[in-house]
This record gives sequence, C-alpha cells and structure tokens, in this order.
Amino acid sequence: MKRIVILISGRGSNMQAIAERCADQRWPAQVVAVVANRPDAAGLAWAAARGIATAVVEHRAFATREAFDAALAEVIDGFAPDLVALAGFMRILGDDFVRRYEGRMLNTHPSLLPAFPGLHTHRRALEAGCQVVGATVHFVTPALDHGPIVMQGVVPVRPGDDEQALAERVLAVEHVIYPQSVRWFVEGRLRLEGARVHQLDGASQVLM
Ligand code: NHR
Ligand code: GAR
Repeated sequence: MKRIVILISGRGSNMQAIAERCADQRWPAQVVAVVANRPDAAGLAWAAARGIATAVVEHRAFATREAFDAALAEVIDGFAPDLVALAGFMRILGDDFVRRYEGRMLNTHPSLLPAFPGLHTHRRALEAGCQVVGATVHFVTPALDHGPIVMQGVVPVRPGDDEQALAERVLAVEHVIYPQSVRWFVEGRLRLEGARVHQLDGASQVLM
C-alpha cells in the first residue's frame, strides 16, 4: 500500500475527492495523514471525522521559511509517505523541502499552466480575455508552478462569469483530474522523463 500525505490550507475539497476515490475505487494506497499550515483549515475536521490522522504546522510560529519547511518535513516524514499531495496548500516551499520529496510530490494549480502561475489565476484569466480556462496537476519542483505536467482539465468561460463562477467550474474539473493523477502515481503509471511526464495509458486531458 502506497502512503499518501495531503497538505492543505483551507477547505480541502480536493483532499476529500482524493480520499474518497482512493477508498471507493480500492487504490493500492491509503491517505495516512492530512497536514495543514493553519489550525482553522476546514478540511482538518473532515479528515479527522474519517479517521485520518491530522497535524498542524503553523507557519506563523516560525521566524523563517526554512524553519517552517524543516518542521513541516519532520511531521511529514513521521508518516513515511510515498507521495505528498498539495491540495490548496498556500505556502511556497523552499528548495531543500522540494528536493527532499522530488518525484513524489504533486500539486493541483487552478490554471492551464504555463499560463498564470502564482496567485489570483481566475482574475488574471478574466482580465486577459481567456475563452477557456482550467487546472493543471503537476510534479512540484523548486520553480513555482513550473513542474512536469501530469494532467490538465479545460472548462469554458461563459458570458457574465466572475472570479467565483470560474473558480467553481475549475474546481469541479480538479476533482476529476487530481484523483486520477494520484491514482496513476500510486499505480506506478507515471514516469518522469526530464521536464515531461510519460503516462502509461489513458488520456491526460479532460474537457468539461
Ligand atoms: N512550492 C514550490 N517550490 N513549487 C511549487 O510548484 C509550489 C510550491 C508551493 C505551493 C501551490 C501553488 C498553487 O497551486 C504550490 C506550488 C502558494 C503561493 C503563494 O504565493 C503560490 C503558489 C502556490 C501556493 N503563497 C504565499 C507565500 O508567500 C502566501 C499566500 C497566502 O498565504 O495566501 O507563500 O498556486
Ligand atoms: C483549488 O482550486 C486549488 O487549485 C487552489 O485552491 C483551491 C483549493 O480548494 N490552489 C491554489 O490556489 C494554490 N495557490 P480546496 O481546498 O477545496 O481543495
């Protein structure tokens, strides 16, 4: 059984989608812990109610990013993960942390990378007049939101959409592509080949 640790900062709907699919579809894996950088992350209660171990490493308690990263890594390593999945995790992680989990850390980002790395992606896509938007699951590398792409999901922009409407539509496609990507990882179907991901079967894009 592959051991999955999920990092969250808030609601945790992607965490929930992964944990539910993992159990329902009997992946050869288990979500062994959910770790948040904020004590008020709503997803913690859902995980705890489901019997998943939870932990909080509050970034505000640390003087430097390096000290936070080190404390976070210590907690994560206590769960001996095969995969670390960022799911709405809102802290940029330093090079040492990222290298420690190289090739076994995924993120879902709410844009069609390489467009709009960083924050406020929906606002920026609307300002740019994008007619389609989406989400990207990628391996995490030191360069923010630039790691090898595993899967992308595309949704239309509709007349009158505001940031919230786009965020909801994009979130729905994340709930499809992130569990699928994690499943491929735990089933050993993903191979990192330099800057690209080779995936052994199935389509790597979802058009909704
Ligand atoms: N770390 C590395 N090294 N590489 C990536 O690809 C990462 C990462 C950490 C998080 C998620 C990412 C996203 O999907 C992610 C990818 C937070 C910020 C950010 O600016 C940017 C991108 C992502 C997550 N965070 C602010 C910071 O100073 C804090 C913002 C806040 O707390 O609201 O860390 O978009
Ligand atoms: C998701 O849309 C995720 O891509 C995004 O936040 C949402 C988290 O929702 N992540 C970021 O913006 C990271 N900077 P969730 O907590 O319900 O999974």
